[in-house]
Amino acid sequence: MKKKALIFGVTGQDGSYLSEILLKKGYVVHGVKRRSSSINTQRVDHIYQDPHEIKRNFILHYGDITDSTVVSKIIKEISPDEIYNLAAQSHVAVSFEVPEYTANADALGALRILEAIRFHKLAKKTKFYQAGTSEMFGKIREKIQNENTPFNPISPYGVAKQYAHWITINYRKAYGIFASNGILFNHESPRRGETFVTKKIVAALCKIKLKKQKTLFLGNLYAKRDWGHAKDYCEAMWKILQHKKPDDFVIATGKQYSIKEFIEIVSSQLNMKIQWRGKGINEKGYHDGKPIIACDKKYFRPLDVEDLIGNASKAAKILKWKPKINLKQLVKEMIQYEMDLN
Ligand code: NAP
Ligand code: G4F
Repeated sequence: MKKKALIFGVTGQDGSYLSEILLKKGYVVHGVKRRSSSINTQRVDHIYQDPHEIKRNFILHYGDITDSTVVSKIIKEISPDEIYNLAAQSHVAVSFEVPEYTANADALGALRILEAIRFHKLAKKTKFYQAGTSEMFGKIREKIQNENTPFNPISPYGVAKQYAHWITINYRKAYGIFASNGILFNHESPRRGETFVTKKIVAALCKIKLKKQKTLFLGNLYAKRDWGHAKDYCEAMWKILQHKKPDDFVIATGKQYSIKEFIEIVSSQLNMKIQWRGKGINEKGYHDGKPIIACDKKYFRPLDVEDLIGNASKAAKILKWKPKINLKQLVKEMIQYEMDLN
């Protein structure tokens, strides 16, 4: 019998890579997608439309993580071996604009799934993965963050994800559910949503190179992130659920770059030399004497996480997980994708 996996958030960046990984491993993959007025399945259409066997193993269901009835019904009907909760309002800046919805989806969403596992007596059968985030470290309390670093979230998104993290541990301890948290640092890919900073920078600089755009407007250029490739991180999610016991794992590269350094890596791969002039909101990046990068107040957050870098040595030791794709390779792949679109 093939193993059955259920992915909430299947249409997202990670949902699409995880589906590919699980199908390759021989799973039947069920995914939950939301009804939308425009098509929202682009990231998984290549799987869904594949004429070969893979298609019969990839089944999509309509549902919403804020709807307990449908979450419960889908889990009962499928009775999956593994559930991956990737569904979330995942944009930190947007969480300041829609804090209540973010809490409903990102915090209570995890609870709804865990309750359904418990209620339908699947505690002994169904393993649960919660998509936790380095954003929970917030205003950091340790220079390099690991599983023992105290959380200190500073966004509605980070606070909501912290609830999901703790309720996962609570259901593990109270009901013996195999429920694990990944604490994943930023991970990117050509499939990254257009409004996240890496995708926004790569897409805009490619267009500027091709003379299809004049200026890229950004917010905080000095925040530092630990960026990996989504494909590597989705493999880690699967490994977390294959471990002999439920546990929590930091997944990160251990390397850190500022937004400005990221811009310089992209521009150097595009052979575009950037010179920086000005300070604060007036800082600009010039290429061939023209200002191609500028700051705009609207891209600054009420509070911003300034400094993230993870230590994934627990995952390396216990799960034998290590990132395979470095930042320069990731950028190369993202540039290639954007250039092919233009
Ligand atoms: P993403 O591209 O924004 O995907 C989020 C997914 O959740 C999409 O499929 C989205 O559906 C779905 N979703 C949103 N609200 C929903 C709702 N109410 N009901 C059902 N589905 C809903 O995010 P990602 O980058 O793949 O990240 C996956 C998960 O990991 C998220 O939980 C995110 O918070 C977390 N995470 C991400 C990172 C990262 O750097 N990428 C790091 C740490 C943790 P639509 O396609 O219809 O919008
Ligand atoms: O790309 P970002 O929006 O990612 P952020 O806020 O770190 O969140 C991502 O990673 C988290 C893991 O730590 C995930 F949990 C979360 O779901 C999401 O995937 O912004 C990165 C940094 C921030 O400091 C932001 O202020 O880039 C800065 N930034 C500067 N200008 C910008 C912009 N971010 C965006 N999105 N757009 C800008 O114009």
